[in-house]
This record gives sequence, structure tokens and C-alpha cells, in this order.
Amino acid sequence: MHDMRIPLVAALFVSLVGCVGVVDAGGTPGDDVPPAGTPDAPDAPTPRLAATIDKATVTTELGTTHQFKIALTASGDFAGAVTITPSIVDAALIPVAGWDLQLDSTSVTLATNGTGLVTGTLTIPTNAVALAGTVKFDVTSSLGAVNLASTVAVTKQVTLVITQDAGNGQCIYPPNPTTNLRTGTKLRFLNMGDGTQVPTTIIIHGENGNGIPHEGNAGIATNQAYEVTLNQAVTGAGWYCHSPGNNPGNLVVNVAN
Ligand SMILES: [Cu+2]
Repeated sequence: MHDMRIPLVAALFVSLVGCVGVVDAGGTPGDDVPPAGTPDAPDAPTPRLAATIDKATVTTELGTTHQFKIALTASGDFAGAVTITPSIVDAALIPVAGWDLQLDSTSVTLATNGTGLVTGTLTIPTNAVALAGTVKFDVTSSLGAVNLASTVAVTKQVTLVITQDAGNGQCIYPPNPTTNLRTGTKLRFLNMGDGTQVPTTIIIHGENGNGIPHEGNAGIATNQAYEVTLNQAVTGAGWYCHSPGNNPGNLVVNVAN
């Protein structure tokens, strides 16, 4: 019995030594503790720039101005210059002529995680030919480009707003006495009097034959429009309020093909 135990213990010892050698991979005994690493640091934030536009579509008429608010928001510790490039294109991405698009600033430098606001102003002239377009703002930074867009649809009509003087009831006309149109445009004389003047109605004087028919005696009530579609080219068609009166002598409509 004793003779058999000794080789068994020796064999077990050899086995244990061999096992430790494999784990150590040739190193010093006892160094098979994982190296004292630094704890995981929080992941570095991913820099981002969000850009949004306040309206995706505009439905309007000729002779109007529209503002687009472009909001910029940096996050993930992003900071730096942001450039905004405006353009107006049609469905085939061809630039739209005759409309005007301006920015109050074309470049903004954002502080770390800061915000910015840029305003674009679109002006559609009364005699623009294009009746549709996409207003684009390409927002570029070191992170790349974000493309914002708003589609604009235009009705071929122009509204001239007329109010009445609170003192004597006389018509108050649009600030620009000259209205340039294209043939086929509906021209609307809109009575925006406050309804307190007498008469509250307005009769538009047009010289029959020059393109603007004289309005009938019923006139236009408050918040209503006298509408005429101008299908003939004409230069210098005069108009004014026949009632309640006052002809400044300089109100003209020009119509071109
Ligand atoms: Cu008249």
C-alpha cells in the first residue's frame, strides 16, 4: 500500500506544475493577474449639428414675401462655423429666375453645444413668370452638409390691399403705386377698411378700355375683393377709388406677356 502512494503524489505534483506553466505563458510565477487597467472612460460624445426649417411648404400668390427660420443646434460638444447657401430650383433642379432669396447671415459660428438662427427672405415679384419652386438652404459644417428645403406654390394673382383713412374715409393705397403684371394674372383690389368709415364699400375706378374695367356701383364690401383678370398687355392702366374718392394720379398697372 505505501509503495503505491508515493508515485501517485509525485505524479499529481508534476501535473500541477505543468498546468501553472501553461497559464503563465513563460512569465514569472504569480504575474497571471490581469494588468491593472484604467476603468472604462465614458464614451466620447459624437459631435452633431441639427438644422431645421420652420415650414416645409408655402402656398401663396404673386407679389409676396416669405420668411424661413433656420434653427441650428450643436450637440456632442460640436462647435464651429456653419455656412448656409441658399438657392431656388424647379423640379428639374434648374435655378428659378425672377424670385429673390436673401439670408440675414450666410455663416454662423456656433459655441460648443450652442444654437443659432438664420432667416431667409423670399420675395416673389408681382410679374414673376415662375409659379413654383423649391427654396433650398444647404447647411455645411465640418461634419458635412444638411440640406433643407421648402416647396413654394404660387397662384397667378396679385392682391392690392386698400384701407380707408380714419379721418376722412379716403382710400389709402399700397405703398408702391406701380403694379407690374403678366398677362393672365388675376388682380384683386381688396377692401381692408375697418368698417367704421362711411361708405364702408369701395368702388374701383378703371378706365374702361385700358385693361381695368370700371367697377359697378355696388362696390366691394369690407374684406371683399374686386377681381379682374388681365389678359391683354397694357402700359400705364390707371385706377383709383371712384368712391370714397381721391385720385393720387399715379396708380398704374402695367401688363406684359
Ligand atoms: Cu370712376
